[in-house]
Amino acid sequence: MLCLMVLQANAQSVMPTTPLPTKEQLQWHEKEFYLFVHFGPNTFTDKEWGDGKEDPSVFNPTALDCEQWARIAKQAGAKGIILTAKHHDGFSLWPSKYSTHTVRESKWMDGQGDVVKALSEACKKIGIEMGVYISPWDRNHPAYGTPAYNDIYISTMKELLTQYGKFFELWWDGANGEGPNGKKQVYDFHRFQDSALKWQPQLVIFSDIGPHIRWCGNENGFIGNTNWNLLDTAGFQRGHGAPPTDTLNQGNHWGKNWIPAEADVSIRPGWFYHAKEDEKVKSPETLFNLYLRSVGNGGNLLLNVPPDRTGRFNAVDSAALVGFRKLREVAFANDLMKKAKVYAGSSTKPIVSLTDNSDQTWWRSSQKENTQLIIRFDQRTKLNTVVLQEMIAYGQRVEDFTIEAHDGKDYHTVFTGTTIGRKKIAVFDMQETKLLRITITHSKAAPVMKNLAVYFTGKH
Ligand code: FUL
Repeated sequence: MLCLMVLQANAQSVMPTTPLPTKEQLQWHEKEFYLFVHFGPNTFTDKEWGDGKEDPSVFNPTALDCEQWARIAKQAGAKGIILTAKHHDGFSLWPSKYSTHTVRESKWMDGQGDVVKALSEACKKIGIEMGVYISPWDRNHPAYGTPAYNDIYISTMKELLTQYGKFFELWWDGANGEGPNGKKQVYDFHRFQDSALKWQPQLVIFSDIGPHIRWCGNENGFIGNTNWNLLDTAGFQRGHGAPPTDTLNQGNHWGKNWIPAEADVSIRPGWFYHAKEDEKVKSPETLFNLYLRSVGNGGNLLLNVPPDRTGRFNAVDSAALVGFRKLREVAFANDLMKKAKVYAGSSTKPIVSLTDNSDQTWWRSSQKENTQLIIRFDQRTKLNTVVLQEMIAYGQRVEDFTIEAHDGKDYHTVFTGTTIGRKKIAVFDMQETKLLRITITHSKAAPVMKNLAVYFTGKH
């Protein structure tokens, strides 16, 4: 309560730099890392893109266990799971009234099963959130390629968004090919969006251009070292008409909309499970590096883990996920700021609000350029990582910064960065020092910083 009062009192003294994130986007930013689950007929036919002509009876997991997915997700520190409720083959993982290509037509549970229901119950039980991927491209539906399909897509969304509880994110893929009648659909995204938000106003919607979350321009898990949470969308479309991939990767410096980047990447080469890829599951170290290049560049990491034909996460993937969690825990276990103090320039009064790890407190510089933060350690300290966070509720401001370490005689630069945003994990060669100097060289307005932490993460 007291914190809230402080927050409100201070809020009056900070002029926000627009555009600003919504409450839902701020909550999304705090999730950092969650799982993607690609599951469907492709799992059983060994394909990546089903053509919609698969016999629905192929979908027949022998021991489907959504609780196992949710449990492992939680163990890995993931905050939720986004499920491919419908992929491009049109197969619905719930018994949709608007399709004849669903779990109902499969052999699984004699057509009585519902994967969306099973997962939503599992997520609630385990205490993580859920999201849905509903592919607009549908290679099975006979109405695809005609205006009637837009209504069908909306009815489909209605089933999902009104029967299974709240979702945190809705995922719209950019792929748009032909349907069974050889025609491409002209999607009515405005109506899709209005309908979805009518049923679930708290949703954040992902697509190439948002409206709330943007694609990061690649499927490798890399968000730009420069990453503005801002994007200009006027004149652009989803799919082929999207902004250039490097723009999606870095955002627009002066973009008009708050549309932060999410990095979708698979733990395996493919999005769906293929036994031949069991040897190619990413190692915990690779996943940790992806974390640094996504979350560490101010965005979120959406890591795909495809269940196998039993309907469970494969042991290889589960082990990699748990190993990844361990690496994060070990790397960020010991905040070296516990044995240090940070000062603004030559001030002798330490800034406590920067190192209290609270979301409610922050520190604002009095100047727009060349803000200096001096970190004094009690003794010579080994370190290689500085984690910086802006108070993005007031907008994203920092344009560039440097980190210098003192070698006993002089400062020398160990890291040069651009944007900070929600979080910047700056990793550099190991230093042993008593003094660090961070200079925020340029900023759109006086920087408002939420937190500062320093670590020695070993070899990373
Ligand atoms: C792509 C799709 O075509 C892939 O199959 C996968 O779903 C990926 C996440 O998005 O565009």
